[in-house]
Amino acid sequence: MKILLVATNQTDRFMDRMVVRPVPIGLAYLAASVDESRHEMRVLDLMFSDDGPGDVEDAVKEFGPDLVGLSIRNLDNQSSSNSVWNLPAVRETVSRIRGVSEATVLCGGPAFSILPAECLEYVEADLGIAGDAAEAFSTLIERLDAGEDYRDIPGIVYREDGGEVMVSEGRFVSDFHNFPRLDLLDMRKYNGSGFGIGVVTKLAQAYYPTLDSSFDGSDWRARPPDEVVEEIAGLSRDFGINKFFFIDSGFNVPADAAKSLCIAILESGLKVRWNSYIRPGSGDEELIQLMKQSGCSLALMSESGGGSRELSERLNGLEAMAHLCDRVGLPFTMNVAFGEPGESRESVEQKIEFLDSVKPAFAVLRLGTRVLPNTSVAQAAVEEGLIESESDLLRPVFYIEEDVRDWLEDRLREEVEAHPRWNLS
Ligand code: B12
Repeated sequence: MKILLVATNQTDRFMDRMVVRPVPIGLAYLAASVDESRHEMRVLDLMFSDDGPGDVEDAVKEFGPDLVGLSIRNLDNQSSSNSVWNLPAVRETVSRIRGVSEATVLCGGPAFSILPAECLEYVEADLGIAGDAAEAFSTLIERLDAGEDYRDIPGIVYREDGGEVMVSEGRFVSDFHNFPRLDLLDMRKYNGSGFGIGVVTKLAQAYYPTLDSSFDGSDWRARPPDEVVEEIAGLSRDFGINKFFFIDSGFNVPADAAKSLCIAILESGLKVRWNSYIRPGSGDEELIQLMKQSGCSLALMSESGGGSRELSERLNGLEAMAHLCDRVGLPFTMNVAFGEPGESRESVEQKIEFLDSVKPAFAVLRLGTRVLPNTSVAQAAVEEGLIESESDLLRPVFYIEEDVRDWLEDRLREEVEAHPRWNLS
């Protein structure tokens, strides 16, 4: 089978300001699962393209693929003040493919996986895989190649005979034993841009925190530390990469797994720098010390949602983590959401005081929340009539609590002007 894989992301910013171009690492892991002795494969990355749909059309004409896989990373740029919706360009791309080819169009990626059925319908693709797909992809292409049924593969999005879009039950969990095919990307262009090259460190839900409420948070596994070390050693040797982003929703959770990975990096003697997300409530000074010694240069923290816990409790947890980082000298950042349901003048001031006291290396103050399905904000948005149903969330919708709506932006701007390291997004 001839397979063309396309990374459709063209967003080159983080929080609307900083230039950050994440390498399409998901697609590179996917490509690694393809058996090239059986299939001919090409990869097209649109990050540096001036005409995404046009470039895909040209590649399809020239290569003549049987299957085109589109990776969809961001639904939009998540900016309330300067919103850019990405899906119309993907839809246009699918239409251009249809104009010159009969190839099957398959979608996947983190944005696709948020509302897979709605996304498939909107972009008019044939098939999709929701969620983690590294090894599910190779299973699917083998089945398609052999003309076999594939609807039992977890997370497959397909059209029933009558055209209705269905999503098969469950989600796939990859092992990531095959290292990403960065050789298929123009890595020179990515040099120095962003927070580092993504490397998966935990599997299952910790890697792919799904918005599907059927997952309860207990399902995760650590990727073997020696395998992570082998992967970063290979990337460093083959591509001269020495800055990584460990993909993990909480690198420090649980602390013993985090320590094992730091120790494995230290024992390997690799001189690398890395960044990752951390969460309050897990780990001690020894862990933060090990993180720093093994090359961590930035720990990213965020405050949002919070579910049933009180704001003060959440801020205390973050403050304790910030103090640990300060004691060890590890820089950290804070990303704080403002305007969530229940926000008041008092809670806004409490968050500002908190940021003032912990002094992060930089802070992002988010004005409003990009509403995502299966969240308490989505529930509030439906109740308040901002959206009719969660299916509307394929398009960017921002929520700002009514009680603070009139003055919140001015208040945050005032603070951002007074703090050079604070950004408004
Ligand atoms: C790490 C990360 C970042 C880092 C990136 C650092 C780096 N250098 O890589 C930083 C902090 C910079 C970042 C920034 C942003 N991010 Co971000 N980020 C993530 C995170 C945590 C992991 C992404 C990742 O690399 N995964 C690892 C790879 C291996 O997995 P993957 O890409 O998902 O690919 C797998 C599957 O999706 C699938 N797949 C992928 N492609 C394809 C293609 C086909 C055909 C198929 C079948 C399957 C498939 O298989 C792959 C293997 O399992 C996710 C949340 C999450 N846990 O998924 C959010 C996430 C991707 N980010 C998101 C967003 C919105 C952003 C920003 C726009 C935020 C902002 N306000 O600026 C920016 C955009 C940056 C940009 N220029 O594009 C959203 C995107 C969805 C959405 N809401 O629209 C996510 C899902 C978070 C969320 N839940 O909302 N991000």
